[in-house]
Amino acid sequence: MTRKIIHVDADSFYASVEERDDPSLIGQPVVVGGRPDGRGVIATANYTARSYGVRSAMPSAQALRLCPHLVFIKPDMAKYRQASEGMHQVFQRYTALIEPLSLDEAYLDVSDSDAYDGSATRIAQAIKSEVRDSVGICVSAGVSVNKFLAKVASDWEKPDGLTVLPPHKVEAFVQDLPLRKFPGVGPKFSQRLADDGLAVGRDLLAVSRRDCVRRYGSMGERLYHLVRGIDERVVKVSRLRKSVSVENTFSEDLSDLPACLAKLPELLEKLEQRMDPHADRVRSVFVKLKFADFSQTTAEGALETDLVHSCQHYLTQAWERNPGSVRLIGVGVRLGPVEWGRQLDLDL
Ligand code: DCP
Ligand code: MG
Repeated sequence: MTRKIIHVDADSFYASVEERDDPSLIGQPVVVGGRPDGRGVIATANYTARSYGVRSAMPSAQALRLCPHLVFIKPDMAKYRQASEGMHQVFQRYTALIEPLSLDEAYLDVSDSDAYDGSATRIAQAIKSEVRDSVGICVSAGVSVNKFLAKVASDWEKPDGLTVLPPHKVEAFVQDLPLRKFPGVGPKFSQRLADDGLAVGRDLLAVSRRDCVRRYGSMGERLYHLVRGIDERVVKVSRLRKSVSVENTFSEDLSDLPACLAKLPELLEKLEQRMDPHADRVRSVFVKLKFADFSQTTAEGALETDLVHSCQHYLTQAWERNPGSVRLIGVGVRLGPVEWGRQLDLDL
């Protein structure tokens, strides 16, 4: 059964969100990242800034030398997370099989989607226009029979691209595809392939499976299949944890706020241990109280300065709603859908 995979990737993601919120930026070279006077680096550049050679991960000072009128914007992760969630809400209208790769990038398997008579191309068009309407940013999409080709396709006509590689076009497309576009082929490996006289798919097609493996090991095996348009990797729905919390019911009710606050350190010690593996996905903090009369309330908000202060703040807020005896305190964090991914020293 031929699958229908869509890869979606927002165009200059952080910068597009900033342009949406401040249209005076449109047409100017804009970067999101650290200030050029420190050791900051660029997280992303809009396409105008890219025309000056400015790129992600470049030191901000170097970017400013390339483009003296470059506009620098400080990253606002909360905003980008929200935009990412908006994108996912659109994806979910078409399939539950969504694999996020980062905040702005995801694979969708729409093989079993009924929308638009099952046309993956029209689903991809709809996703592009719905993201534009509801999130206010532009995404590029690639449609094909597997992850490898869908991802190459989404990058093919960026920005605002929609590239479709139906089964009958795969062979010709891969023949002319530079090997550096294959997943797992970085600059070093692609140089090695070039030294061996292999530049595009066609060159690799001439190499037997045995020789591929003998020369390049497991990567050779993988390339042998990719160049034949074969990539069986499934779209993995990440069953990511949505929250981490700990709670304690006390043998004797806590009679006032200071007594409650005094219980926080031991709860937080446990919470910190449990949330450690998920620390880069923390979106918000909450404190739950159950009172002697069995009513309960939860106060929740952003992680401020640190976990201790945030919990003290939300505990106080919750307690003040019903000042009285407390029988249970719970503390926890809610987690976002995707890892923060590339952690850069933005040096703000
Ligand atoms: N990002 C980052 N550091 C990097 C690369 C990216 O902080 N070295 C952030 C900023 C990007 C976002 O991740 O906006 C998405 O990364 P992409 O690689 O998809 O790049 P863009 O979306 O910015 O541009 P495009 O996809 O149009 O090439
Ligand atoms: Mg992107």
